[in-house]
This record gives sequence, C-alpha cells and structure tokens, in this order.
Amino acid sequence: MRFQPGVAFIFLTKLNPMKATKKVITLDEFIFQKEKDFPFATGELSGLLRDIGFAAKIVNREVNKAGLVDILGTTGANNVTGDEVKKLDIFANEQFISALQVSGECCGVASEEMDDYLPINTEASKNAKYVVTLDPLDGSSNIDVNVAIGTIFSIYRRQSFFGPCTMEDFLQRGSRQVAAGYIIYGSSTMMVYTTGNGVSGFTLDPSIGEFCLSHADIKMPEGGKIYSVNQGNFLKFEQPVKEYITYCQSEDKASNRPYSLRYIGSLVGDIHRNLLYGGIFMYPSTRSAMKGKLRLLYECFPMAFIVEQAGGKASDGHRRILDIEPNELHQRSPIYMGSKTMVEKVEEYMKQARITESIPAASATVTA
Ligand code: P6P
Repeated sequence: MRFQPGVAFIFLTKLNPMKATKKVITLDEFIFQKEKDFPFATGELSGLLRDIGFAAKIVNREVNKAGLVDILGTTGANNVTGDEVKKLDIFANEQFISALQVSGECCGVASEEMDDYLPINTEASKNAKYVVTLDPLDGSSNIDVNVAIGTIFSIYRRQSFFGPCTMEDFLQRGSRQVAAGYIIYGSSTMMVYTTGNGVSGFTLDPSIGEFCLSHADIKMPEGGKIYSVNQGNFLKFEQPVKEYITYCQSEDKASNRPYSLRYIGSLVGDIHRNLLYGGIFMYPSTRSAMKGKLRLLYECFPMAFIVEQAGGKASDGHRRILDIEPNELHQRSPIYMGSKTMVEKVEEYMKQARITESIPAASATVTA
C-alpha cells in the first residue's frame, strides 16, 4: 500500500496519547471556578456541593449493581460482602446524610426518608450556614425494572443565627433557595444543579470517577411537544386539567399538536428529558389527593428552581411554585412545570375555569 500522509496523520493522532483533546472540566474544578466569580464567597457552599457530588458517586455505585445485589441477595439478608442488604433509598439517605455530617457546612437535613428534620450538632457543623432538604432516591420503585431514578436536593441559608437548626430554617419559600440540583441514575449518571446563575450538567465518567461538564448553561425550549402526566388519573382531574390534556391530544398542525405523551413515573427522568427537549410535566390534584402527590420542599421547590433557571416556568396552576410559603416539612403541592408557553397555557385554562365558576352563566372558553 503506497504511503499516504493523510492516513498516517489520522493513524498517528489516534495512537498519540498526547493528542490535544478538549479540556475536561470536572465538577470540583467548575465549582471552584464559579466560586471565584463571587468575590465574597467563603467556599462553604462550594464545599457542600462537592460533598453532595461525592455522596452521589457512592450511591451511583450501589444503584448500578442493584439488580446484581438482588440476585446475590437471595442467599439471605446479607450480600456478598456480608453487609445487610439495605433498601436503596435508606442506603442513599444514609450516604447523603453522612456526607453532609462530615462536610461541616450543613447544620441540618430534612429528607423524604425521615419524619422530622435532623440537626447536625457536631462542633464543626452546629453553627454552619446552610440546611439541606433531600429526596435521596426518588422513584426507587423503578429500580427493579431499570428505569432512571434520581436524587433531588435543595440548599437554603439558615434563618436561625447559631446553635441547633430550627424548623423555620427548613420552612422557607422556594425562592429563598441558594442552590438546587438532582442526580439522575440513568443510561449515564448526571448531576444537574443551579446556584441561581443558570443550570449546568455534569456526566459521570466512570473511567476516572469524576463528574465532567457535559451540558454547560442548559436552556429549556420555550415551547415543546411533550406532555408528561399519569393519564390513568384523567377521570380524577379537575375540568380545566382535562381540557388542557384534550388540547394536547387535539390535531393542530400550526401548533405541532397532538403532542406526545412521555411519562416514566420517575420525576427526575421526566424532568431531565423535558429540560433538554422541551415539554410540560404535570402532577395535578385529584379527588383522592387534593394537594397532588409531589412534595413541596424536596421535589417541587428544587425542580422549580432548576426549571426557572433554565428559562422554564413552574406553577401550582394558579401561582408560582417558588412563592409558596411551606408550613410543614412533607407538604404536597400540585405542580405544572416545564416550557414557559406550555405552563402558561395550563394557567390560562385554570384561570378561565375560575372565571366560569365565579360567573356561572358565563360561557367563557379558552381560545384554542
Ligand atoms: P404516579 C415516584 O414514586 C414519584 O414520587 C415521582 O418520581 C413520580 O413523578 C411520581 O411519583 C409518579 O407518581 O402516581 O404517576 O405513579
């Protein structure tokens, strides 16, 4: 074969380990860089985000072998290493709490897995500046069928000044979050978070054990063609929600309808897809669950913060999710969040319904 320089160049660059490649930015480097953008930053929030990233890697390792553990776990209550086979959401809760306890930057945690909040009263933490709310492993019932699941977290500055944290430190409206994020354990594992200056996504590279910047400055499309809702609850929804779903299903080429229904029953998976592709996620109230299903503090608030920071919108049908003042840790809320124009359309249906109810004779309808 005659020597062909071009082929040689390709051949050599493939082999050449020193070949210049795009700089990989790890989560730790990114956090450190962003901290420099804030002259008065003290590094405490950065430390907290790094600790959450570390715990995520531990949880990821266990989630990835969950199916295997089940097979091996049939030998009894213990797995191959002799450890008690814990439910993964309890395991995840323990991992994130221990990471937050050693962090020294967090004085308390509220979690879906715990009835009450947990003060962290060690010498290093009891006067720390931040509290964290957590859904350690949302959608964990999907593990056995290999559907994406996730961890959701939210970080607030404490309201109390020093000493053990108080309930008021957790019962803050969503707009007071200083950071929020999720980890999605899916076809790849990603950490997506915001500190109020846009949304960044990091993909875990198992070969180096680092989250690497893969989605800088995520922006949610203003419109979308995906609607996510548990269609099985349709008959239980209130009338304007039924009308909006029917709107999504109606033929109208000018507005790209009918939309596609995409719903995997795992909040982090559904939101992550809609964040990148555009779309609306809905968990409305029903007759049997007047407040909806999703929890305000550690599901709705953090996801709403992320969606808004990416240019989307999050509402309970009538008001901005982030403006809601919570009065209990495990409070639920209906939620409609996603592409701005899609959420605004739902709010239009809800508003018309209120007008119709207030003027019974009115035949007010929503313009399609
Ligand atoms: P449903 C998972 O159990 C979860 O909390 C969220 O992750 C998900 O969006 C929702 O519940 C699914 O609820 O009632 O549609 O099965």
